[in-house]
Amino acid sequence: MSEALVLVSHSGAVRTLTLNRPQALNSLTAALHAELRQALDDAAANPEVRAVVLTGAGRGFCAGQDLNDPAMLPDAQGKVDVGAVIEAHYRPLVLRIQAMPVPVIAMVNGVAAGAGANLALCCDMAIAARSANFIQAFSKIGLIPDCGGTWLLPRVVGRARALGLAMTGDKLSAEAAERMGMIWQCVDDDQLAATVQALASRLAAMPSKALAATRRTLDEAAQMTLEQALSLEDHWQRELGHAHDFREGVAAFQQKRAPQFKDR
Ligand code: T3D
Repeated sequence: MSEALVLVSHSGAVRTLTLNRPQALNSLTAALHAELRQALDDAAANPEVRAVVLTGAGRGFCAGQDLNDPAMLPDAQGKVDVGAVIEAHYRPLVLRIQAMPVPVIAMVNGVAAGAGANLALCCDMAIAARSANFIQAFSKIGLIPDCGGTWLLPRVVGRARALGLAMTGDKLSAEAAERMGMIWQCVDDDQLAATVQALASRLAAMPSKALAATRRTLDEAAQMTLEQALSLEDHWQRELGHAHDFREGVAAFQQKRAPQFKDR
């Protein structure tokens, strides 16, 4: 039997998904996309999973689209339907991550190129090893940033830096990525796993429903006027205020004990 393209492991309430094509720097084939979507669906459906970590096997995080995948083969007219690949795989992947009911952390263990770089940015927080780097490789093969890159990149680093990174396709070190606010943290390679596990465990003990609503409202508010954003806050605070976790958080504060959150 062939080895899984996504390895799934657990530690407490943290589920780790490891892209497993190290020989090709975990570049994304149609088969890997399918396993990743399934693994995300499974994590989303399991109430015992309260945080997800996404990482890569071997020396890379993810080198983006596998350029040797059969989907990349030209048709009889010599053309590749890149749009079809985006529609079938990248769009569902980004939307799946953005709709996860629990926080998703990218543990960037090595190079993150093309869609692999933007896959890391799609996650709620990215922590990278000091030896890792980020490459908006698209311009080098005549494409634009995808996997949410056109939306995410200018939002996280600003237009000037987004254009610079996307047009040059230059390698950005993890340290520089942290300095420009593209990722949450850059840590020494030997500290990566422990740092991510500690953060994921911390988030897993927090109110998942409120964290997922925080992601959603921050993204939605970015498209709104202040007045619209205030209405959105009103809507969500009302909904969360009726939920178990708010009552539990306040009770735990008043009783000076650790809260037991369970909403999702
Ligand atoms: O349909 C669509 O295309 C839509 C989607 C597009 C989204 C995209 O992601 S477009 C961008 C695709 N990705 C790239 O262009 C990156 C290509 N890779 C690289 O530029 C380099 O590999 C890296 C800078 C990422 C790392 O360089 P280095 O020197 O550390 O490693 P390497 O030797 O280039 O790669 C190691 C192996 O992985 C090598 O295989 P080999 O020769 O040992 O058998 C290489 O071919 C393979 N590999 C790396 N990236 C890809 C890949 N194989 C297939 N596809 C890849 N993207």
